[in-house]
Amino acid sequence: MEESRIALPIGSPLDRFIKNNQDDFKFATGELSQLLRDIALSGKVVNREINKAGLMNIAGAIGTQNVQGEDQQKLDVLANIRFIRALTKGGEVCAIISEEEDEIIEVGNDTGRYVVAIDPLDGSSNIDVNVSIGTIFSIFRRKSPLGAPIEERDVLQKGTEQVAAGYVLYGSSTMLVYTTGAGVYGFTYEPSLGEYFLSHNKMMIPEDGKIYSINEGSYNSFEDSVKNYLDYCREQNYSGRYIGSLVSDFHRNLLKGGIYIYPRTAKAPNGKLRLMYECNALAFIAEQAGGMATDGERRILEIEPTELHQRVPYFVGSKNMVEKAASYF
Ligand code: AHM
Ligand code: MG
Repeated sequence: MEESRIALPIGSPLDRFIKNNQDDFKFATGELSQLLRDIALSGKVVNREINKAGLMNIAGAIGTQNVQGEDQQKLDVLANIRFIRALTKGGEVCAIISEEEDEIIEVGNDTGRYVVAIDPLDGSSNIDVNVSIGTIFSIFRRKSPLGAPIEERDVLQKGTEQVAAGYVLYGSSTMLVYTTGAGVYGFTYEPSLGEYFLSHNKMMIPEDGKIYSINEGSYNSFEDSVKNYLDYCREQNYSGRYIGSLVSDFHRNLLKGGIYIYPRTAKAPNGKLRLMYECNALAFIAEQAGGMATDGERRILEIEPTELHQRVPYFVGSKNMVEKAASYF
């Protein structure tokens, strides 16, 4: 009997894959690879904490609020600590911005070449109901000279300047999906081996799709352009699928074809999602996978950020679907 029928081959482990593909990255110094590994490792730690959340009674609100006035969950706080600690200790990073922190986190390492923007645990309303949640990250190279103090221009960079971006999806299995601008790769975590293995090589989003993901409960406060596009989706008999966890909704649409929309609403006049650590990363991945991301008028990656926690309307997913939605504006 063939060997491969007795024992199925497993994909390349993440560490080896990163090492073997380091040359795809134009500033191949090894530091970016190390940074990706640090993020992957923190993802494992957070995954462990999420998995035992129900048992350990660590899920649920702890009564504090983050800078946007939203309830913080214990796991948000934990994930924030885990990622910041790992990024700070790693030595490659000079500054971090996080959804959970008001200001730029200066990590006290002026020789770090990279800036990381992170949403340590997105989909917080789903944490304590056992529904998929995720970590989203963008990596930039600093603009100011090495050794100098951090400046605003190091941090407020537009999405086209990302050198890598990705997410960890804590779902029915845990996955790390990332790009360094040379395609999108998905790795599935194998908990018994404690390793991520390449499971989704060169991911491409279908050009067309039949899924639309939006919180239709806010329908009455959408702009007419969005309402008209939703009418179109219904006429086409598309499926409505909305988890309310951006990473999960995005990931499903990436695999199956679809569009995710968070438009302006009465409650959120600029949309709800944050450009720097939610929208840019997934826009980079979408584009690398052949998809698109826009705020309705502009390509997300070309938006010049003016503040850390800036919000933008967001339309991301299959190219033809996003183009169609944009045609209503
Ligand atoms: P969060 O950063 O507080 O978790 O908010 C972001 C989340 C996204 O994951 C999700 O797509 C969206 O908010 C859901 O918002 P809504 O409940 O308004 O539909
Ligand atoms: Mg978030």
